[in-house]
Amino acid sequence: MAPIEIPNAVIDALRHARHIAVLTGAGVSAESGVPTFRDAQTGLWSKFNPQELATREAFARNPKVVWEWYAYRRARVEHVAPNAGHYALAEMEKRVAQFTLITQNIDGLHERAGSRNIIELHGNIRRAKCFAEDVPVARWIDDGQIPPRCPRCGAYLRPDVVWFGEMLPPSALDAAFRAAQTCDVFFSIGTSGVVEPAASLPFLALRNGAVVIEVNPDATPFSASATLHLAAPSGIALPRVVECAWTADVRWNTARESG
Ligand code: BJW
Repeated sequence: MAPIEIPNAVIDALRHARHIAVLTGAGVSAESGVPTFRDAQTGLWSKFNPQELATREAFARNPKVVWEWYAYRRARVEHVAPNAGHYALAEMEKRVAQFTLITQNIDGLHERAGSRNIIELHGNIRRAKCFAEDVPVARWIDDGQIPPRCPRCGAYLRPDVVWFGEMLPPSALDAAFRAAQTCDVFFSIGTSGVVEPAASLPFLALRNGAVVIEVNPDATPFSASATLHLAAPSGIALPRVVECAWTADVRWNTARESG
């Protein structure tokens, strides 16, 4: 792979940014072994039909199959670890006054890598909520019933994720739009940019004057508009971004202080 070149103007923008906002998608977790959705060979939607698994109607038709599919994915996520891309974002957060990490991922890997200001747009696979009343449920009794029942009303529990046709959590969506409108630099990382409303965020940031950097080995509908497209896996590109923008500076400062 060709060395990753980051133009000086982008390094400057990162160093002087007061607010960096980041949108991540499934690609950022691919190097941890979590499958993406739309990659042709390995993506979940190449094997499973989203209409049969990731909609309210699908759950109503076949709650056991849907619950078990998510239980399988939950178990898989628990056995993987964050990768260098997740850690680089946690590192970036320490180096800027305001940092907003907007993720479409439900795997919790950003938190495990140490990121703090996280907006989860599509929920989290570790949580469940009541299918009837939409109320989050912290604990449930695992008495062998699949799906388990809501301890309050006895309806089915479902994973606390956002399925197609469902509204995103309004406060998360508001915060994400605000971050895209007010940041100086915006990253779009590991997302195909086809699922709305998340797909609009990089365009919104661009319209509001941000420098927008896309990290994705493949081109997306946003690539041609990006200030910079880094065509590399995020586990390689993001540590390089942090190194170019900040680490060199830190080494230089240390050398100066001790010299
Ligand atoms: C790497 C890499 C490496 C690989 N490094 N990169 C306007 C127009 C048209 C349609 C709509 C619209 N507004 C709403 C809709 C309907 C719908 C939608 O967008 N449909 C489109 C698909 C056409 N949106 C919704 O229904 C949303 N709700 C909503 O808007 O409510 C109001 C409303 C409803 C209906 C009509 C109008 C308004 C809800 C969306 C919920 C999405 N849910 C899912 C499932 C979550 C639970 C689960 O996990 O099972 O969320 S679907 C799936 O897609 C998941 C993801 O978060 C989401 C985005 O996918 P992502 O992350 O981009 O993954 P991939 O696989 O697509 O891409 C991975 C990328 O990584 C690739 O580009 C690779 O190249 C790259 N990559 N390795 C960096 N190492």
